[in-house]
Amino acid sequence: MRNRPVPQSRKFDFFKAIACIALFAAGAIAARAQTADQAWLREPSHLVLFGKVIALGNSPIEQSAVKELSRSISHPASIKDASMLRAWHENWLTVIGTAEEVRKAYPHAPVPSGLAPGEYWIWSNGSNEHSLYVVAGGDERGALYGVFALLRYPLSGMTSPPEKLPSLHAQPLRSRPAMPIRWTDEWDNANGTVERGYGGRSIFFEGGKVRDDLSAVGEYARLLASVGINGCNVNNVNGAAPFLTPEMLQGLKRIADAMRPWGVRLAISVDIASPQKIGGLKTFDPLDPAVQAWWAAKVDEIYAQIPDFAGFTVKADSEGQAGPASYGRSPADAANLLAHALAPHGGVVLYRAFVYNNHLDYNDLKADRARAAYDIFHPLDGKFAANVIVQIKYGPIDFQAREPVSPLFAGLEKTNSAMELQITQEYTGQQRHLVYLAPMWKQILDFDLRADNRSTPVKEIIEGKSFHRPLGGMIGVSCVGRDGWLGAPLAMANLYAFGRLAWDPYNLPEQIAEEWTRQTINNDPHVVYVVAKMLMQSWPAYVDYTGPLGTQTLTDITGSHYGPNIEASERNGWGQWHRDDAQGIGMDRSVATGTGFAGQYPPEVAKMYESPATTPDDLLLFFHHVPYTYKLHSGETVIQYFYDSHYQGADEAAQLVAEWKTVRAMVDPKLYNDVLGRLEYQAGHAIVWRDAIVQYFLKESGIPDAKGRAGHYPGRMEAEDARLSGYKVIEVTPWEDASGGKAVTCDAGSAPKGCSAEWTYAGKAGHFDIAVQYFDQQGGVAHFSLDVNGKAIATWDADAKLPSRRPNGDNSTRFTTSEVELKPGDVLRVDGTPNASDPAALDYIEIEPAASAR
Ligand code: GCV
Repeated sequence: MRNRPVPQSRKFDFFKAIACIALFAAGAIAARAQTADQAWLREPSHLVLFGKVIALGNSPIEQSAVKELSRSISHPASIKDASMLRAWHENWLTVIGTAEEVRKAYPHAPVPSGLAPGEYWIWSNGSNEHSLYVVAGGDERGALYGVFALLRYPLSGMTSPPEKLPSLHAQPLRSRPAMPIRWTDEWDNANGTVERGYGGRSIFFEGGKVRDDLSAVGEYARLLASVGINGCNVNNVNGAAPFLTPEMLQGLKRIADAMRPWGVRLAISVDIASPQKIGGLKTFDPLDPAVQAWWAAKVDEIYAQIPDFAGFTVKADSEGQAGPASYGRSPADAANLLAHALAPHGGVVLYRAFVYNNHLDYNDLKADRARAAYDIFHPLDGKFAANVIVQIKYGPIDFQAREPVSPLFAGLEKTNSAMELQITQEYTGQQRHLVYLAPMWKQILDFDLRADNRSTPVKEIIEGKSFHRPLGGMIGVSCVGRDGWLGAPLAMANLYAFGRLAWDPYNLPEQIAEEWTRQTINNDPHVVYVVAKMLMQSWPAYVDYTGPLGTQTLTDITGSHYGPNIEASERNGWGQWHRDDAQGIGMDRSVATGTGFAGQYPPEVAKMYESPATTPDDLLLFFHHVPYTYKLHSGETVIQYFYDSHYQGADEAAQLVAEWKTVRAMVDPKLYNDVLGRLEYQAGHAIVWRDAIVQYFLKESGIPDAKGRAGHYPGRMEAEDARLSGYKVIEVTPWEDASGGKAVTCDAGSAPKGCSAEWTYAGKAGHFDIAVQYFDQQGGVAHFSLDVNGKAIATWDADAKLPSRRPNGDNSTRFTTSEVELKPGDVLRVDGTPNASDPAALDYIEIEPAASAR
């Protein structure tokens, strides 16, 4: 062994080689079916650097850890010199095990005492001749998390070159999860659809049962484990009764088996009415002994097949789901019913506080959906069993682009609580828009509720610290699917960030963004800088062009939850109101004159939100109804802020495109083009949002934009003003989703060869970008072409997958062609050919000086 070549300065080489491999990864975005490679766990690994890798125990989790370090032994990035490889193998040893196993096998390794479950400690003996790396865990999961941390170490939060990182001998790595519950919730249905999922069909279910091929489930569990997620609830909280049938339980057992090697425990959503719906009982009253016996037997049946089953999630008395209210019982009665059945097996109940009446009276100025969770759950504080955790959405409404923190976090001092976040971007652009949510989550985690007039930031409440609760955590509604997990490559940063914040809510979103970029895209400093910057800009930009000042996302809340639709939130029972009228906007939630919601916060916070003068601008309209002329702390009026923020937000979205273009030469071309297409679409849709909101409030308030932009669109030529052949003018609903409220549409029946719209250009001669705004409706692929003086300039298909079969802000889409030469008198023509139910509807064209001429 001694006379074999031994690498020089191995400590340095260790990190250099890792850096090398990470750089090599730049061009290697794999396109294979549904593997973790499509996220941040890429093929290159570092086996040669760790020499021989062994597990001290036999558990499948430790075997996974070994596999993870060994994954790419044959990868071309591995050191190619065979003798050097052999030397490494023989002189370096990496051992993985629980603290107890390590102490037994290596009594000299200074394993610290008291490693907690999930905690890891990584150390090296510092020897040049016989290097030993130790990855010790508080339990097997801890050892696995340690391996992922070791692989990430040279890339994470790196501000200095890898070779300057401290040695693991002098400074062992040690970290423990901040909270015990770190789960994702998936809203998968047995038929294979995923509620609010934008990443394709279910990886778990198809055709009413568990899929035969669960390889993607194992890969998903690997991804989750890599960021410390330890539980996964696989089915929708709506319509959950079929998931407790014996046949389904057999399938669920297979899912649990696929996730177990990665330390991810299976949980399921249950319908509290199951005893009646599938159990043949006449009742599901939580206090009925027959119901209690049914649940006890059902839980025994589950644990007989899935001994490490994590527990149940419950949505009850909410949005049509049955609940204990049917029998005059409380959420605590229902939660405890399940908790008692689960307790002997070590399972928990995540009872969702998302309980509210969706038939509120809009005309009742005291009615307020935001109040519901606190009104219902606060009086029950202390009445929940020890293995119940109340799962609270971060805000009092429903995953809006911005909401205040739910006051219920401070309203449960004697009850375990956990925070529910949404990774899938239901109200935040549905993965078609780049919106990195970690900065919003961080604001929520850091928000100090000042319960009992002391420091009680949300993160410390859900960690269990503030009120000395044994259980707590974070749940991310993920809704992954078979199409690259979340359907868009950069959206994966949200899943990653969720795990990293659940592990440690003190982690910083910008650092997480860098860390994710290094692992997913590459380690080039410019790429890391640009992508992290883009991620960090994306949420504020989205808030700016959708719903600023706490109005929530001004979208179609009863339908798609996607495009602009300002009045959809109003005059219905759903309570997502912002109460705009000709004079002003906002919900008065003060105690003195409004719904009293502000009074649900602990006194210091309640006082801040009680008055418009002390409410932060970014939540003003959530708490107060004010005139459009009300002056913000910034000195601007509310209406001017609306105009400014929407123009700014749309500009920021355009900026994302420009920034991404700067990394072109440094990233995988397939990824580059994919992301570019998405960002260009987003920039166009941000203009749809901007124009809808700006023209709506211009009309509503009658107050002009001091900067002269709202209602004035130089270079825009409306389709309804064009010389039309075949096209018919229509009113668009809602009106604000089309420029001037109108569009033109082509009826295939009366114009089988298609329709056209023609304009004569009357501006200056020069080079221009021409944008065509059209509606890409569902149900067909319309075809468009643009020509100038009969010469074809561009053709394209309306083939995006967007919501709605009607023309509106969900599917209003912008096609832009650059550097077109125009002179006065030129004739521009758009031809639209309908296909199936897509009538090639058109809104306007807009001519802007080309980028080169600006
Ligand atoms: C699973 C929102 C979503 C629903 C979801 C619900 C919930 O209302 O739109 O799709 O239902 O939240 O969290 O239960």
